[in-house]
Amino acid sequence: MREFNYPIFTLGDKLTPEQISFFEEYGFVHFRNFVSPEGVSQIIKAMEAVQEKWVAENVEKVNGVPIKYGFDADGSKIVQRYAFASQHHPILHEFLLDKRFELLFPLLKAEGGRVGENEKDGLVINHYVNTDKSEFTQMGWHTDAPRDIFLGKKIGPMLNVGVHLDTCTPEKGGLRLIPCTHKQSLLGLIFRKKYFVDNTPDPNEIALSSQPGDLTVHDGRLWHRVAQASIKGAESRRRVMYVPIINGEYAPKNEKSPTPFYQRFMKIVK
Ligand SMILES: O=C(O)CCC(=O)C(=O)O
Ligand SMILES: [Fe+2]
Repeated sequence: MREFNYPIFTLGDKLTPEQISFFEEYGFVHFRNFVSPEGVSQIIKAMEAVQEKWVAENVEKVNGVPIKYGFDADGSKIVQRYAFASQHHPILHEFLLDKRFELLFPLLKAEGGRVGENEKDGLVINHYVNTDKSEFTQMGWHTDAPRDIFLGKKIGPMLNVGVHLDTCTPEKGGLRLIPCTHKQSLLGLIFRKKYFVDNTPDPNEIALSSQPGDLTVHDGRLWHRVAQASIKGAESRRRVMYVPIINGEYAPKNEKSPTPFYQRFMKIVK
């Protein structure tokens, strides 16, 4: 892992030239305090309400996207990966209407821009916890772009916006990314690493440490992974939400949408 003391910004009423050029150079940008502590606890409550319902109803897929379940440190069954969560709770839906997301659209470097609430996987929530019965402790190397290739589409511009709900220090694992890889060739995008199965640390990766309420934005073409925590149990908990910012033709999913190929395969990745 590379030491990289990158700047953590605050989002004002518009992006500053420094924030834009940092993103263009490195392929990601990190903002502190996007959501207040009260906002974070409301989001967590909403997430738990959705979880209670999905566990009770054993919801397997939402709009064709598999929902991942596992067990928490206390043995209770939990949702570890949600998709389209904002369609299932008003608080989460309202959160995505926050006008401040629009301030990020210029980073797309393309016409238009919208929050993909009903497209791709919608609002994803990842709940990692490192226990023996957890089904989600890490995520192998990938970029978020080839989902388009798997779906038979050209790679469109995409930002993946993360909202971090827990404190995350490198001991808790967390997001690792290789700065600047958003500028690679198409071959690099497809073949640099083995998608999702490779969990090996990269000499050029950096770790993102986050606090509850932080917002991160990464380019869909940037290589990243989620490292496993070196600690175990409830202390290792890391919850983070992602929503795509995209442009182009509106392509909402619905309950009849097929399960994308790569997601069938992701099921076997723990
Ligand atoms: O959990 C994270 O921080 C990243 C997750 C991720 O890369 C993804 O869901 O595509
Ligand atoms: Fe990702």
